[in-house]
Amino acid sequence: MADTQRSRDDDAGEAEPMRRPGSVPRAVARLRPPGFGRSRAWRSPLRGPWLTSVFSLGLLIGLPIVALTGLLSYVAYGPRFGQAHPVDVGWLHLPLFDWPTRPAWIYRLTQGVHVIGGPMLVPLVLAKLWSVLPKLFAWPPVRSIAHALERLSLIGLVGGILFELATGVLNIQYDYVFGFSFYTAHYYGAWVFIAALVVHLALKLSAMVRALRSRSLRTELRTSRADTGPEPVDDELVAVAPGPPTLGRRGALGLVAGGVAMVGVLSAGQTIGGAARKAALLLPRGRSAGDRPGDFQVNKTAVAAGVDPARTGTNWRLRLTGARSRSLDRAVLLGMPQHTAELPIACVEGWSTTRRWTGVRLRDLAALAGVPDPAYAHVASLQRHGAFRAAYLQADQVLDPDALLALRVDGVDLPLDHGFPARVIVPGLPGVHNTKWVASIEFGRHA
Ligand SMILES: Nc1nc2c(c(=O)[nH]1)N[C@H]1C(S)=C(S)[C@@H](COP(=O)(O)O)O[C@H]1N2
Ligand SMILES: [Mo]
Repeated sequence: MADTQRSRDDDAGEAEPMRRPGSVPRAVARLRPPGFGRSRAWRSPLRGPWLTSVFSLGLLIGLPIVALTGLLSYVAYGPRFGQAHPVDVGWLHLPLFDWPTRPAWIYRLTQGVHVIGGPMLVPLVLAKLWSVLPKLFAWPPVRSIAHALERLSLIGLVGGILFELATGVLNIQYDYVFGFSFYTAHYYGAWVFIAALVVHLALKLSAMVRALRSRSLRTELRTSRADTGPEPVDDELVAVAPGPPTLGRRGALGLVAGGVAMVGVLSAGQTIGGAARKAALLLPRGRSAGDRPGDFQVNKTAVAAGVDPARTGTNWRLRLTGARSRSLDRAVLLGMPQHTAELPIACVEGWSTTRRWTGVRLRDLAALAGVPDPAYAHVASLQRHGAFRAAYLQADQVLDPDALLALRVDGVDLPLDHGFPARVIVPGLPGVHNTKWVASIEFGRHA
């Protein structure tokens, strides 16, 4: 309060730095550029440790969920087959386990949460950054070694979250537009952010809890704009010369919560489906779907993948290798026992769609190749170029009774863009490994 009083008398329009630097020479304090220190330019009466801590609490709940589901996606890609990127992550590798095939919607859930949850945090991240903006202009910029380390960790924290959100959102919207590998950058970026978050939490958690206890959320939600005043604490976030509130704390919280909810509503439909799909305006790749059977989202068309339609005609053969080789045409495959399963395709980009697939069980094909108990399968496409033209499947992904080489979908022959003459569909598998336009499958007996 005394501080506030002093600043009112400060004709220069700048308040004195809150704390007189002890270890830092007074000269540095006097070098303060305009706008730095406890500037009168920050006039919002809403800024203060309590509001910042409420935003922090929201992020503390949301960020681990998004980070964990992101890391799970890395495991789901099957790093031990060299399929996840970056391939070699050194000591940053995660405890690996066989990604389950059950429940069939597991990847749809984890990746849906990751891709919808990430963008939902954008309004919250922006609100939190807004709430701590004055700290960016603290003067002196560094007060002690501990303070220097704290500020350094903020580069990783703020830089990390903005980088993850930007690369993630761009990837969902624009399909690998980077000059670098999206997966590699997003993976390492996540670890930079996680490390900085751990440091930040160690330094700030107790202050956050204290600030949260300083006011009652219930009271704030009942306080009107007119009755909203600055937080009555001596803190560098609190304005020295607060202006009148243009928004109450209730309004600010409502605005941010509304923003979070809006992003959710405008994107969740791409995986929930049904009528909600039409509302998924923010993530348009999962929105379009026609009415005819087999008319649903296409990740990459045959043309885009460079698949020559001439090679998908009557001269197409499926080549099986293992203990023995087989070459089967589509009529032979259709003559084998057919199995139908309702399974989702769940893309890493967050969209998904559940369809009725009919085809031959992969385990029947494994038996035909003389490897009834395979350690893995390597599926290759007719597609000649591109990262998604081949994939490894784990043993359980081959042996699951619903794991299919699909020949039909929704009661019709597979459309060319969905992988005609045959494609893989396996419960719980990330979309990318449901290889389309399959040309060959190798069943391996040893991993
Ligand atoms: N050969 C091949 N198979 C592929 C792809 C591809 O680019 N080439 N894309 C994969 C990806 S990323 C997804 S999400 C699914 C999408 O299947 P759909 O296009 O039939 O919806 O196919 C997968 N199979
Ligand atoms: Mo995908």
